[in-house]
Amino acid sequence: MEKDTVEIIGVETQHSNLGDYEEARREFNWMDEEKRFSWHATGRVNLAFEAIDRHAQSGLGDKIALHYSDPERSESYTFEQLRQESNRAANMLRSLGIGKGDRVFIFMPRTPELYFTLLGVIKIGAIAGPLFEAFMETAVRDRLKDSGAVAIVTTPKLAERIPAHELPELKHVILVDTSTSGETAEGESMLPEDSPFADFNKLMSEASTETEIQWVDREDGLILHYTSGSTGKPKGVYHVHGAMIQHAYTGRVVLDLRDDDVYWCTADPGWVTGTSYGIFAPWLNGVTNVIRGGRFSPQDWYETLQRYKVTVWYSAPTAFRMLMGAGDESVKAYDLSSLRHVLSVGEPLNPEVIRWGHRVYGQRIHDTWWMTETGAQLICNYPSMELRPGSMGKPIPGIEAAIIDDQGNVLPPLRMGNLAIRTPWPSIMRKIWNNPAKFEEYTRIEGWYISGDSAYMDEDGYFWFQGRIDDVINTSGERVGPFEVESKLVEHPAIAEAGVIGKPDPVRGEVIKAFISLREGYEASDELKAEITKFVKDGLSAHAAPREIEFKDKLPKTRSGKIMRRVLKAWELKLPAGDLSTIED
Ligand code: 6R9
Repeated sequence: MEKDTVEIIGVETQHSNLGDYEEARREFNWMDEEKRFSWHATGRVNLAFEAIDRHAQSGLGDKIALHYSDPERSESYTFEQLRQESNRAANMLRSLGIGKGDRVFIFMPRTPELYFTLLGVIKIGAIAGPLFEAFMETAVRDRLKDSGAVAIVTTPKLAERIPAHELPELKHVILVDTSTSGETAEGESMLPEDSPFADFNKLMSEASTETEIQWVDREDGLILHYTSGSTGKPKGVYHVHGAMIQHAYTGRVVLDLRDDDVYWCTADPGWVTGTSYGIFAPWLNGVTNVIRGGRFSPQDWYETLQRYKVTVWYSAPTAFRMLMGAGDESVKAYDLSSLRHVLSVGEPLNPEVIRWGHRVYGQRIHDTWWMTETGAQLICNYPSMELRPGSMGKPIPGIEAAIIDDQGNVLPPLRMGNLAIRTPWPSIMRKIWNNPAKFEEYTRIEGWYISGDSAYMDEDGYFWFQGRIDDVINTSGERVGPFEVESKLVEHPAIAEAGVIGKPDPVRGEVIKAFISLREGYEASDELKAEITKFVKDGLSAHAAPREIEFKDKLPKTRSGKIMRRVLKAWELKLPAGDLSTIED
């Protein structure tokens, strides 16, 4: 870590929205950012209004807001059209009696209907709960139940995974036909008359394109993102409308968005990146947004970049590693010369990937660090700053980050410890739904938010990620709580006990490995392994299913009966197991 051995990739373009980093930090004031919103003058707050209607009403009505495509559909919508479609969605929800503060879940593939719905939910002051399409019954049930959701918008196929009988508060299951959008004859329902479901396409076609926006308080609920911790069920991270200040600001200075940009964030809205930066940041900045549905393939992604002449591209390390794996030739077949700014989030971004991207795209990939709980970017690399491959960058203006010990003492440079952020900031979560005790864990040291990541800061103020302090697994950028997987595993009749860890993997960052002890009368076999994997896949989700299973007679446990994942990990990595004083036997 000697200074002269640090690798630096210098700045190639001086022009950026942030300008000089140190100067921007000195001059920064959140109040200046707040003044950019119409609610600063009118007192009427609603994120969807600021993201869509305000632009439609101030000369950007005919500008393309959304370029949507998947292998079957290809459509574009202006800000005015998005205003109207989201108004329809708002009216549709109101026609069912849904209103302010209600939790409305969205469980469908990335299609224009998803975006209309999410904006519609926000326009009526309800709280949106986006879910990954990959979620199976247990995952869907836990989230709907915990949040007390009153409605869910989904497709006929995905609706089979909603155990409505176990969800007394769920009053409406609204079915979308995403394949035939616009083709279903006006007013015609695809559902039988006595169906317990509501028909999205029919209700939308009947709904007016004008609506009264529900004005809210800036501290009112906007969105609930369920995410995994190391213990217990997934937690509902609750964000409010006021977070838009930071979505917009970071969109401007980190994504470096400008009026004529074409921006593509590859994340699904089931993940916070797909909402904060797939929806809010670009539209709050009035920028054209690309959404690509369907599955990942290097060809498909490069075609998307080429077709729309994407200028700003936000993706994740796993995707970049897969693109790197596809080879340089696959890049050369496309014209990617429109790219101006490339960013990454979700996991450590390997220096090797940065070097490769610099070589083949001619672009520096800018790492950004933040979390579901933080609501928006906090530590980033900027176009105007030298980039140190392997570092997450420096805190955005307005944010103070530090490395602290468990007592809250700020540690000097180069010392590893808890990555902490001075509270508050506009986009910080306001609570964990239904679980005040969980929330307290993040703020247990007065004045600080404790991220759960360990890191150090170098002498020039760059932060370097070291790992998670808890056992949370990061596979392909998705957070998986080992407890949730273990709980599912022990539901299987053959399994007595299960311990789950993240095993380092060159492409996915980590993959899930399960250590399992079997019940009496069951024999270890490859068939059983395959069956167990399928059991988790079908019951929870594909990304939570173990890729590797190892059978053990006994698992290491503490005296209080907790499975010691730390020991499992040491076994896996062939490292010393450390302090075993609390182990049972
Ligand atoms: C936005 C998002 C948060 C956790 C976080 C950390 C890891 C995110 C990272 C990174 C290294 C980066 N993480 N960005 N690790 N370098 N640039 O990812 O939210 O899904 O809640 O995950 O992801 O461990 O604590 P979320």
